[in-house]
Amino acid sequence: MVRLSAILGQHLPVFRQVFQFSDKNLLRWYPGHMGKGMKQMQQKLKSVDCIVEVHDARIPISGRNEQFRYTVSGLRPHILVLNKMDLADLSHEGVVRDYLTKQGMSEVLYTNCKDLSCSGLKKIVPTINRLILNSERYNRNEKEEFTVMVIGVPNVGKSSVINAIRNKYLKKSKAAAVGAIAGITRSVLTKIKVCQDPLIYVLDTPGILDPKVEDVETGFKLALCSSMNDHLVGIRHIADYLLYFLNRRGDFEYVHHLGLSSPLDSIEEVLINSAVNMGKTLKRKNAEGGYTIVPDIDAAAYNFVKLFRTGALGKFLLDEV
Ligand SMILES: Nc1nc2c(ncn2[C@@H]2O[C@H](COP(=O)(O)OP(=O)(O)OP(=O)(O)O)[C@@H](O)[C@H]2O)c(=O)[nH]1
Ligand SMILES: [Mg+2]
Repeated sequence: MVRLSAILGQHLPVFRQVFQFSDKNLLRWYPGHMGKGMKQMQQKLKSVDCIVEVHDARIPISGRNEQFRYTVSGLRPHILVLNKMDLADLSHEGVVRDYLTKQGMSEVLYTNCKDLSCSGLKKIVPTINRLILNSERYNRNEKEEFTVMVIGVPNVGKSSVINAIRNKYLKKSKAAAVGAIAGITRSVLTKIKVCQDPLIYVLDTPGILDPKVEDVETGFKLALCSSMNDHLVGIRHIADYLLYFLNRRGDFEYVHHLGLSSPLDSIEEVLINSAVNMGKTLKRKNAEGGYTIVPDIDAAAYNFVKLFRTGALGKFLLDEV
């Protein structure tokens, strides 16, 4: 990480300590398929023996849909899978686990679906097996098969986790559609068999956000991790939150990646300079009937956010612990 000490001697601006954002409505994303998905999930609940909730390991504390606790989890065994650990800073894993345990979430597994040999992925089925066999519900109805519902906010890797388990135990290729933008899975799918012994079926579900994300920073953390729709929140706003976050923690790796001469607090300045450095420009018609060449700010914003999302700026923990 390029820290303050590395650029001492340069004139540093005074960085924002608070992220000001007044238009909270941009952070509310609850399209029709999410409400419908929630209803479908409730209808299937009777047959569900265990809930596997997937969330992004970069935001282990915030952004989970609180509604799940009341509507779908109930008294069933509940495993929290913190996925995309390859992109997350895990140096505070112990503190995160302690915090989650205090919140009643003691079964926590870290996974990376890009690495099928990862130990967290290997632990999912044994954990499901142990929790279901120990649960009262299983002892009551003694069925042969287990049904697991995979839930979580959009784009955290629910379908990828299902495919990874299925690949490991049945050596079969993808059953659930996966994609880089939020909202790939749009309805509760029919049961997918993922393991023969024990016989486990999984229900994939659409990513569902809390209909009222009240806290602005939580909304932006979700947006930065692609759990919200870039077009709705606005890529420049997301880039601005990223800049604020990096500057506040004194992480100036971006300066070199964007070809800047020093850290900046203004997103406009960052994006204009970065667009020029990338050679990304747009032709705009001017009042004289000719064209003016202007920097392509949106292209620069997408590039900056992409550097974060692909891990090029490093591994991150967006929550403060
Ligand atoms: N780096 C990294 N990317 C991952 C990991 N797991 C999934 N992805 C990527 O994250 C994106 C979303 O994955 P999906 O499995 O479609 O996520 P989902 O939660 O099912 O998404 P929705 O159905 O839209 O709610 C895809 O581009 C995956 O390739 C992981 O462990 N690490
Ligand atoms: Mg999906």
